[in-house]
Amino acid sequence: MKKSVLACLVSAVVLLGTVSMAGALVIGGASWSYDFDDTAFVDSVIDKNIDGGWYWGGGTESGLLNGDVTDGGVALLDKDYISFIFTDNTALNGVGADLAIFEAGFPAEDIVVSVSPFTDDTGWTPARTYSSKDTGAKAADDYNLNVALIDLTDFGFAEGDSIAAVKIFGITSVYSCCGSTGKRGRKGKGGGTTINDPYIKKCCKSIGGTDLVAIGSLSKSVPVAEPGTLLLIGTGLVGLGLMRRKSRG
Ligand SMILES: [Ca+2]
Ligand SMILES: [Ca+2]
Ligand SMILES: [Ca+2]
Repeated sequence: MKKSVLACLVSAVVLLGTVSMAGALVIGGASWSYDFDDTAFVDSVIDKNIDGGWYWGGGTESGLLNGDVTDGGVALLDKDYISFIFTDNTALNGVGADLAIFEAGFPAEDIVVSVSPFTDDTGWTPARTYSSKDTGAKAADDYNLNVALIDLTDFGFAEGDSIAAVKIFGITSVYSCCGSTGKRGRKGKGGGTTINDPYIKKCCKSIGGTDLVAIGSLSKSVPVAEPGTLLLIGTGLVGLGLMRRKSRG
Protein backbone atom coordinates (compact mmCIF):
# COMPACT_ATOMS: atom_id res chain seq x y z
CA MET A 1 0.00 0.00 0.00
CA LYS A 2 2.57 2.60 1.05
CA LYS A 3 4.76 1.70 -1.89
CA SER A 4 1.89 2.28 -4.34
CA VAL A 5 1.11 5.69 -2.87
CA LEU A 6 4.74 6.68 -3.22
CA ALA A 7 4.78 5.56 -6.85
CA CYS A 8 1.75 7.73 -7.62
CA LEU A 9 3.28 10.76 -5.96
CA VAL A 10 6.56 10.23 -7.77
CA SER A 11 4.81 10.02 -11.12
CA ALA A 12 2.87 13.24 -10.41
CA VAL A 13 6.10 15.05 -9.52
CA VAL A 14 7.83 13.71 -12.63
CA LEU A 15 4.92 14.94 -14.78
CA LEU A 16 5.07 18.44 -13.26
CA GLY A 17 8.82 18.55 -13.77
CA THR A 18 8.38 17.67 -17.43
CA VAL A 19 5.81 20.41 -17.94
CA SER A 20 7.98 23.16 -16.45
CA MET A 21 10.90 22.22 -18.69
CA ALA A 22 8.91 21.89 -21.92
CA GLY A 23 9.82 24.33 -24.65
CA ALA A 24 12.61 26.10 -22.77
CA LEU A 25 14.63 28.25 -25.12
CA VAL A 26 18.16 29.52 -24.64
CA ILE A 27 18.81 32.92 -26.26
CA GLY A 28 22.16 34.66 -26.37
CA GLY A 29 25.80 33.77 -26.77
CA ALA A 30 29.17 33.86 -25.05
CA SER A 31 28.65 37.23 -23.32
CA TRP A 32 25.09 36.77 -22.11
CA SER A 33 22.45 34.06 -22.43
CA TYR A 34 19.29 32.97 -20.66
CA ASP A 35 17.03 29.94 -20.72
CA PHE A 36 13.53 31.36 -21.26
CA ASP A 37 10.20 29.69 -20.54
CA ASP A 38 8.32 29.01 -23.77
CA THR A 39 5.58 31.45 -22.70
CA ALA A 40 8.09 34.15 -21.74
CA PHE A 41 7.66 36.35 -24.80
CA VAL A 42 5.21 39.19 -25.42
CA ASP A 43 2.05 37.84 -27.00
CA SER A 44 0.35 40.57 -29.02
CA VAL A 45 0.59 44.15 -30.26
CA ILE A 46 -2.13 46.50 -28.99
CA ASP A 47 -0.93 49.78 -30.47
CA LYS A 48 1.85 51.02 -32.72
CA ASN A 49 3.14 53.86 -34.82
CA ILE A 50 5.81 52.72 -37.26
CA ASP A 51 6.25 55.69 -39.52
CA GLY A 52 9.94 56.47 -39.88
CA GLY A 53 10.98 52.92 -39.05
CA TRP A 54 11.00 49.75 -41.08
CA TYR A 55 11.11 45.96 -40.81
CA TRP A 56 14.46 44.41 -41.70
CA GLY A 57 15.99 40.96 -42.06
CA GLY A 58 12.63 39.35 -42.84
CA GLY A 59 11.08 40.90 -39.75
CA THR A 60 7.30 40.95 -39.26
CA GLU A 61 5.01 42.03 -36.46
CA SER A 62 4.30 38.40 -35.52
CA GLY A 63 8.03 37.69 -35.63
CA LEU A 64 8.50 40.16 -32.77
CA LEU A 65 6.31 37.96 -30.56
CA ASN A 66 8.35 34.78 -30.57
CA GLY A 67 11.67 33.70 -29.15
CA ASP A 68 13.25 33.32 -32.59
CA VAL A 69 15.85 36.09 -32.68
CA THR A 70 17.00 35.17 -36.22
CA ASP A 71 13.75 36.10 -38.03
CA GLY A 72 14.43 39.84 -38.30
CA GLY A 73 13.09 42.82 -36.41
CA VAL A 74 11.90 46.40 -36.68
CA ALA A 75 13.89 49.62 -36.65
CA LEU A 76 12.07 52.25 -34.59
CA LEU A 77 13.01 55.89 -35.13
CA ASP A 78 11.90 59.05 -33.31
CA LYS A 79 8.10 59.18 -32.82
CA ASP A 80 7.74 55.46 -33.60
CA TYR A 81 6.51 53.17 -30.86
CA ILE A 82 5.03 49.73 -30.44
CA SER A 83 3.02 48.46 -27.46
CA PHE A 84 2.87 44.79 -26.52
CA ILE A 85 0.91 42.81 -23.95
CA PHE A 86 1.52 39.48 -22.30
CA THR A 87 -1.50 37.18 -22.38
CA ASP A 88 -0.24 33.74 -21.35
CA ASN A 89 2.22 35.02 -18.76
CA THR A 90 3.13 38.16 -16.84
CA ALA A 91 6.52 39.61 -16.04
CA LEU A 92 7.09 39.37 -12.31
CA ASN A 93 9.31 41.78 -10.42
CA GLY A 94 11.75 39.36 -8.85
CA VAL A 95 15.27 39.94 -7.56
CA GLY A 96 17.36 41.75 -10.20
CA ALA A 97 16.45 41.99 -13.88
CA ASP A 98 12.95 40.95 -14.95
CA LEU A 99 12.71 41.67 -18.68
CA ALA A 100 15.11 41.10 -21.54
CA ILE A 101 14.67 43.33 -24.59
CA PHE A 102 16.65 42.24 -27.64
CA GLU A 103 18.03 44.73 -30.14
CA ALA A 104 20.27 44.15 -33.15
CA GLY A 105 23.26 45.81 -34.74
CA PHE A 106 26.47 47.64 -33.99
CA PRO A 107 26.88 49.59 -31.83
CA ALA A 108 24.45 48.20 -29.24
CA GLU A 109 21.82 50.92 -29.02
CA ASP A 110 19.70 52.35 -26.23
CA ILE A 111 16.17 51.13 -25.66
CA VAL A 112 13.48 53.51 -24.37
CA VAL A 113 10.80 51.57 -22.54
CA SER A 114 7.62 52.06 -20.56
CA VAL A 115 5.64 49.32 -18.81
CA SER A 116 2.13 48.86 -17.43
CA PRO A 117 0.41 46.39 -15.12
CA PHE A 118 -2.64 46.51 -17.43
CA THR A 119 -3.41 45.10 -20.88
CA ASP A 120 -5.84 47.86 -21.98
CA ASP A 121 -3.26 50.48 -23.02
CA THR A 122 -3.56 52.41 -19.74
CA GLY A 123 -1.31 52.81 -16.73
CA TRP A 124 1.95 53.35 -18.60
CA THR A 125 4.88 54.41 -16.47
CA PRO A 126 7.14 57.28 -17.52
CA ALA A 127 9.64 55.99 -20.09
CA ARG A 128 13.16 55.06 -19.05
CA THR A 129 16.24 54.61 -21.21
CA TYR A 130 18.37 51.49 -20.96
CA SER A 131 21.63 50.72 -22.70
CA SER A 132 21.98 47.36 -24.39
CA LYS A 133 25.02 45.09 -24.66
CA ASP A 134 26.23 42.51 -27.15
CA THR A 135 25.21 38.97 -26.18
CA GLY A 136 27.77 37.30 -28.45
CA ALA A 137 24.96 35.80 -30.56
CA LYS A 138 23.72 36.92 -33.97
CA ALA A 139 20.35 38.19 -35.14
CA ALA A 140 19.22 38.15 -38.80
CA ASP A 141 21.59 39.46 -41.50
CA ASP A 142 24.57 38.70 -39.23
CA TYR A 143 23.77 41.68 -36.99
CA ASN A 144 24.95 41.46 -33.41
CA LEU A 145 22.21 40.43 -31.00
CA ASN A 146 22.16 42.89 -28.08
CA VAL A 147 20.16 42.75 -24.89
CA ALA A 148 18.89 45.38 -22.44
CA LEU A 149 18.02 44.05 -19.01
CA ILE A 150 15.12 45.77 -17.27
CA ASP A 151 14.52 45.71 -13.52
CA LEU A 152 10.88 46.56 -12.77
CA THR A 153 11.97 48.08 -9.46
CA ASP A 154 13.37 50.96 -11.56
CA PHE A 155 9.77 51.85 -12.48
CA GLY A 156 8.61 51.90 -8.86
CA PHE A 157 7.14 48.41 -8.70
CA ALA A 158 7.54 46.37 -5.51
CA GLU A 159 9.02 42.91 -5.59
CA GLY A 160 6.23 40.44 -6.27
CA ASP A 161 4.34 42.91 -8.49
CA SER A 162 3.74 41.97 -12.12
CA ILE A 163 3.45 43.93 -15.33
CA ALA A 164 1.39 42.90 -18.35
CA ALA A 165 2.45 45.37 -21.04
CA VAL A 166 5.66 46.79 -22.52
CA LYS A 167 5.97 49.81 -24.81
CA ILE A 168 9.12 50.50 -26.83
CA PHE A 169 9.79 54.01 -28.13
CA GLY A 170 12.02 54.59 -31.14
CA ILE A 171 15.11 56.73 -31.15
CA THR A 172 17.01 58.04 -34.13
CA SER A 173 20.76 57.59 -33.96
CA VAL A 174 23.22 59.18 -36.36
CA TYR A 175 26.64 57.63 -36.63
CA SER A 176 29.75 58.38 -38.51
CA CYS A 177 31.60 55.13 -38.66
CA CYS A 178 35.20 54.36 -39.41
CA GLY A 179 36.17 50.79 -39.99
CA SER A 180 39.42 48.92 -40.15
CA THR A 181 40.86 51.01 -42.98
CA GLY A 182 39.22 54.28 -42.00
CA LYS A 183 40.54 57.06 -39.82
CA ARG A 184 39.66 56.09 -36.31
CA GLY A 185 38.53 58.33 -33.52
CA ARG A 186 37.49 61.29 -35.64
CA LYS A 187 34.61 63.36 -34.49
CA GLY A 188 31.61 62.63 -36.66
CA LYS A 189 30.21 65.23 -38.96
CA GLY A 190 26.66 66.44 -38.46
CA GLY A 191 26.63 65.99 -34.71
CA GLY A 192 26.89 62.22 -34.81
CA THR A 193 29.26 60.02 -32.92
CA THR A 194 32.24 58.39 -34.58
CA ILE A 195 32.53 54.74 -33.83
CA ASN A 196 35.09 52.19 -34.78
CA ASP A 197 32.98 49.66 -36.58
CA PRO A 198 34.80 46.35 -37.00
CA TYR A 199 32.25 45.20 -39.58
CA ILE A 200 32.97 47.75 -42.27
CA LYS A 201 36.09 48.57 -44.25
CA LYS A 202 35.76 52.30 -44.72
CA CYS A 203 34.19 55.39 -43.23
CA CYS A 204 30.48 55.91 -43.46
CA LYS A 205 27.58 57.78 -42.04
CA SER A 206 24.48 55.92 -41.03
CA ILE A 207 21.13 56.69 -39.53
CA GLY A 208 19.38 54.05 -37.51
CA GLY A 209 17.23 53.46 -34.51
CA THR A 210 16.45 50.90 -31.90
CA ASP A 211 16.30 47.62 -33.82
CA LEU A 212 13.78 45.66 -31.80
CA VAL A 213 13.97 41.86 -32.10
CA ALA A 214 12.18 40.29 -29.12
CA ILE A 215 10.96 40.90 -25.58
CA GLY A 216 10.97 38.15 -22.97
CA SER A 217 10.18 37.89 -19.28
CA LEU A 218 13.00 36.52 -17.15
CA SER A 219 10.63 35.37 -14.41
CA LYS A 220 10.27 31.64 -14.09
CA SER A 221 6.53 31.38 -13.94
CA VAL A 222 4.58 28.63 -12.23
CA PRO A 223 4.20 26.02 -14.98
CA VAL A 224 0.88 26.16 -16.75
CA ALA A 225 -0.10 22.50 -16.84
CA GLU A 226 -1.75 21.35 -20.06
CA PRO A 227 -5.21 19.71 -19.92
CA GLY A 228 -3.78 16.28 -20.72
CA THR A 229 -1.29 16.55 -17.88
CA LEU A 230 -3.97 17.69 -15.46
CA LEU A 231 -6.03 14.67 -16.44
CA LEU A 232 -3.09 12.37 -15.74
CA ILE A 233 -2.37 14.02 -12.39
CA GLY A 234 -6.08 13.89 -11.59
CA THR A 235 -6.13 10.19 -12.42
CA GLY A 236 -3.18 9.67 -10.10
CA LEU A 237 -4.94 11.49 -7.27
CA VAL A 238 -8.14 9.50 -7.84
CA GLY A 239 -5.97 6.41 -7.74
CA LEU A 240 -4.58 7.51 -4.38
CA GLY A 241 -8.10 8.03 -3.04
CA LEU A 242 -9.20 4.57 -4.24
CA MET A 243 -6.21 2.92 -2.62
CA ARG A 244 -6.86 4.75 0.65
CA ARG A 245 -10.44 3.54 0.59
CA LYS A 246 -9.28 0.04 -0.20
CA SER A 247 -6.86 0.00 2.73
CA ARG A 248 -9.59 1.17 5.08
CA GLY A 249 -11.95 -1.50 3.79
CA1 LIG B 1 3.92 35.11 -23.49
CA1 LIG C 1 11.37 36.77 -33.75
CA1 LIG D 1 13.39 43.02 -10.40
